[in-house]
Formats: sequence, structure tokens, C-alpha cells
Amino acid sequence: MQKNNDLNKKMVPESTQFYLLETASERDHRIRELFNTLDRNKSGLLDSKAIQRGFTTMTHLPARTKYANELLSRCDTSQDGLVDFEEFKAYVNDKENELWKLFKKLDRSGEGQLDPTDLQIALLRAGMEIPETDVVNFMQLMDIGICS
Ligand SMILES: [Ca+2]
Repeated sequence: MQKNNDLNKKMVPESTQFYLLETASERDHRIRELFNTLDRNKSGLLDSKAIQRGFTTMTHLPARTKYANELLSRCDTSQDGLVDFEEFKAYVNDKENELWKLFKKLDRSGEGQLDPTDLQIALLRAGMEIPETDVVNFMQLMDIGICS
């Protein structure tokens, strides 16, 4: 557990400021990099195994089949069982916008900073019970362009 805590400290962004400063093309590039990281055999498509493998590689946490399948079913708008880059990008943009709206609501001081604990408390208040590891995963997802 200690190992995971150290890892999380290293992996979790110190602030969400990068998100404020990011241009559209930087964002596109970041999402492309994330997609390529997941797409290890460079097929241009992700299946649930690729997502699961990618997550294990990125987070060093045990594979989470449920999480990968959920992600796949939400990303895969064409419902062919595979996620292409456009589907992936739409999903990430969607999720980030959601988080961003939530973040702006929470960041009352306007400092542009929020840590995973703040986020988790906020989600709890909103009636969403999300394990801390998922929050951390999510923040890592958002931050992958900086940490990789
Ligand atoms: Ca698809």
C-alpha cells in the first residue's frame, strides 16, 4: 500500500493548471498520445483487452476488467466492439468537460488548483461514491501527457 501511495504522489498532477493553459492542438496531441499508449499493437483500434493492458501499464494497478469494459462500452458509439481514435477523443473530451465544469464549481477561490481528495469529496457531495483509486486513475488519465 505504501508503494501505491508513493506512486500516486508522483503520478497525480499537482494542479489542474495545465488544463487551463492547454491549446486545442496540444489537447488533441495529448489525447492522441494517450490513445497510442493504449494502442500497443498500433492497430488504430482499441478493444477491451487493449484498454485493460494500457491501464495496467499506466497506473501500475491491478487490471480492472470492469473499468475497461465500462470505458469501452461508453467510448464505442458505433457499437462495433472497438474504439477508434475519433470515438476515444469524443469520450475523453466529454469526460474532461464534465470534470472541468465540476472543477469550476468547486474551485471557489479561483486558484485553479484542486487535488484528488477535493475532487473525491465533491463527488461524494454530488452523490457519486467513487473509490479513491478511480479518482486517481482519472486524474492520471487527464495528466498523462505531462507525466509520460
Ligand atoms: Ca467503434
